[in-house]
Amino acid sequence: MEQLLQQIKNYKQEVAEYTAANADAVEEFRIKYLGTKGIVKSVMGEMKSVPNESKKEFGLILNEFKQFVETKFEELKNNNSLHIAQHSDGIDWSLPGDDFGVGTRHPLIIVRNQIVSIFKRLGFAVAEGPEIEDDWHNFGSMNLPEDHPARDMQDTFYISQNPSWLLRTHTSSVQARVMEKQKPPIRVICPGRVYRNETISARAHCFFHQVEGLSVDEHVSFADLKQTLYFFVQEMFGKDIKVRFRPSYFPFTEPSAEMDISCLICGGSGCNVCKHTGWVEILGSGMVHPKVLENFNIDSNKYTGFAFGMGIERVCQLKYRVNDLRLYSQNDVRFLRQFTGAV
Ligand code: 2NM
Repeated sequence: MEQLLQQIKNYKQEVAEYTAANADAVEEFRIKYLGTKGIVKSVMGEMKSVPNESKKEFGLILNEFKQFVETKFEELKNNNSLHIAQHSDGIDWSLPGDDFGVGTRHPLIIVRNQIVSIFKRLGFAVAEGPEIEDDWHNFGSMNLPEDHPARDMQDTFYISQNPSWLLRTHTSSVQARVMEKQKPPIRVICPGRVYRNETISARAHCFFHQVEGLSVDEHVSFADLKQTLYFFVQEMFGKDIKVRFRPSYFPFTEPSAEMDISCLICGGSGCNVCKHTGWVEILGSGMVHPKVLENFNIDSNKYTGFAFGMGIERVCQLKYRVNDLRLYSQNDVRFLRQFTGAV
């Protein structure tokens, strides 16, 4: 009994004098005194060897000891987070670290995701394919004759070790691969990077990004094309947007049309973005040429299709008013950081 009381006294002395230089030392204290195999527990265990008539008195002493240790523990914890200087290296390792940003999405990715999600809602699947292609998937199957100017060395990057390979000039090559493998009904969109041999300037770059779409089934009409694209621009730019189609020419579609939207900047009254016409070009489209369908053994008497293609940079330019294409690939954080909060 006497011995036990002396021991508690010694422990109290020890606890009172305990200092913790860092969070580890505080934790050490907790384990030593308050842990499941700690001193407080073990002293409490001595209760059973105390004679019954002393239990009440002894219980009070033990409780007081326990409280004393707990108070000291709280004190150590508080001091430790307040007094940086107590650390041997002068650094308070318990402070939260510096925030480092997780970055922002690239504007082209933001816009690509928006385009893709609109077409997904219309039942289009997403297809991707290689950036290095062969002549057949990029040109031949797309009804571009051998002497078509688009195949020219000036426009196309051919792989120097093997010129039967090239960097795809459009993502139609992906649609070619889809038609090769899949029978109608086909409804896909193909987002991706494409390459053209151009001198880099504010208005041109040697690579850019596209989303092309393809829908092939029985009874697919030009009206389907118009409604699909009209729905797309309304979702993308708002319900007030107006569209117009102009006849155009692409080797892989017949008939072909380019679509303009009413100028977002001036609302149609005329500005330098729409060159005072009130309209800006947004995409090319058309009914898939029967020859293209036949190239993939799709019966052009039974099936028809529409297709379209747009530049993501172009859509992004209209949405965010970016006037220099080079900004998209320079990775200047002052540019990139302006596109926060978007999905
Ligand atoms: C465009 C314009 C018009 C197009 C055609 C095809 C395919 F694979 F069906 F032949 N894919 N994309 C197409 C049609 C692309 O881009 C301005």
